Amino acid sequence: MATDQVREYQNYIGGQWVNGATGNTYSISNPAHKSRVLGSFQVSAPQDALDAVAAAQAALPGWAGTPAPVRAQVLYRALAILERRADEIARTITTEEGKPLADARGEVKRAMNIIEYAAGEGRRMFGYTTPSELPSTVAYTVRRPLGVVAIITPWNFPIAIPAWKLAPALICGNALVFKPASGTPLSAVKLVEVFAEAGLPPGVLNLITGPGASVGNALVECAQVNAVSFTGSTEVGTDIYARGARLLKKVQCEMGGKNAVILLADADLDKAVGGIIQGAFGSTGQRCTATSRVIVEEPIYDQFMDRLTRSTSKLKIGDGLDPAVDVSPLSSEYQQEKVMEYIGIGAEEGARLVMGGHALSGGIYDDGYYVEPTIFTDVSLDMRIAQEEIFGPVLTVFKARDLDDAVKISNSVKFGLSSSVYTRDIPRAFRYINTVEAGMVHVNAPTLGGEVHLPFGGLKSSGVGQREQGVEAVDFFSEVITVYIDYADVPRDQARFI
Ligand code: UN1
Repeated sequence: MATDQVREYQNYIGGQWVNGATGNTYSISNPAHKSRVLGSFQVSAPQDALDAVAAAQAALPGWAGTPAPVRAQVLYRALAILERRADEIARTITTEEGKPLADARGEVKRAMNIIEYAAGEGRRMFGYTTPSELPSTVAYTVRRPLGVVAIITPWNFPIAIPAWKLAPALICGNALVFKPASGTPLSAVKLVEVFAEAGLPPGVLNLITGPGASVGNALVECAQVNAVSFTGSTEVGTDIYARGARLLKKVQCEMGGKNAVILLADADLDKAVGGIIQGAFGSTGQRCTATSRVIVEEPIYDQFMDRLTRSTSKLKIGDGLDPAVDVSPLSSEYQQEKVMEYIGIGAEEGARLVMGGHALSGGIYDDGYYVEPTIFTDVSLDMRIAQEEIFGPVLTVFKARDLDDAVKISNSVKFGLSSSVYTRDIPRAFRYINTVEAGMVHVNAPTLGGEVHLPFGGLKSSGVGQREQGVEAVDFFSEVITVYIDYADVPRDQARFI
């Protein structure tokens, strides 16, 4: 590896960039150019997590005591700085995570949107007043910060997901310890630089890089951490939720998906094929809202398959920095191996591989973690590829007799994050909306994404805790305190409440 001139990055604790306690670092490289090292980062130890928590505790009173509209000013400055650095940070996302530059730019924009939205909450953050049952009494609610909050984020949206946790947590007055995925620490460093330059007081936002198993657990187990917001796999999220619950922490976990598009016979097929391809193969399928299943009403099955395979075969695969590229590499060797393992499992289980299925090699492909867009048909519900999250460019296709059969297939998995139906039939669309088991439901649109002022999250094994973004984010990152004020100037009968 060309490791000369590799910059070493540090943790950020109490407003200082500092080395971790182990003294060890690890390096990361570009998934499209394995030999290009992007930087080296601290292998933090549990002690670093505790130091970061102590710094957050020290900063908490000052930040919690700053009026929310004043806290918002820091976020507005962060928004302007992120806008100024948008192109550079989008390139960092592409070179670190691998996604196409257009997607990375969209991701930065999304981070800007959530910062803007959260800053606006500084002038809202509503509680409510309501009549008391007693005379001369005022009853209302007010929000208070949770305290020190741990933010644990995945590698696939290394700017947007941290932003949509950090910004609402900050506007609510919390002090934070941010532990990004070990695969994407550079994006995290840049996001922290943005908030630091914006004038966030030292200790309000602390960053520690390194392995989840030791550092992440140290945060979750730390008595001084009041809440945890996590996005990542269902396996890790379940463990974090259980650990947090034992210590009575507020925990929010946004986890996996196995999102299905239902394609009904009356749908606009061009629109549907475009949305399905974008959902399945955009960002190389590495998003929790990716489309991993299509359930097609029988009469249009053959016609759909023909269009799907023809359009998929036109996708250009390569380095995400090449503007012509549709599908870029997987983010790491580990992800590539995992996806290839699932493709092998699908073949062994007896599903029919109708497209793709290979890790690409030769030329530029030797230097990155590429897997072809892959499509399986003849998939049955008991197969692992029908049930488990693959997190790569692999689509499984099912046939359904009618809408009810399709919804049954869609609901047959343990996940319930996002979903979509393509139809022009309004009654059937509403029947779908009312019965599909998913936290986010789309009609005539891909399963992907969401807008920052609307709640994001899922049912079943896809999520637990509270939704992210929207007003729900403020609900998660604040405590609601109920206040009763008796303003009578004469003593009152002691039997106050019924
Ligand atoms: C999106 O699909 O636009 O980890 C966002 C994830 C999700 C975020 C997805 N928490 O992929």
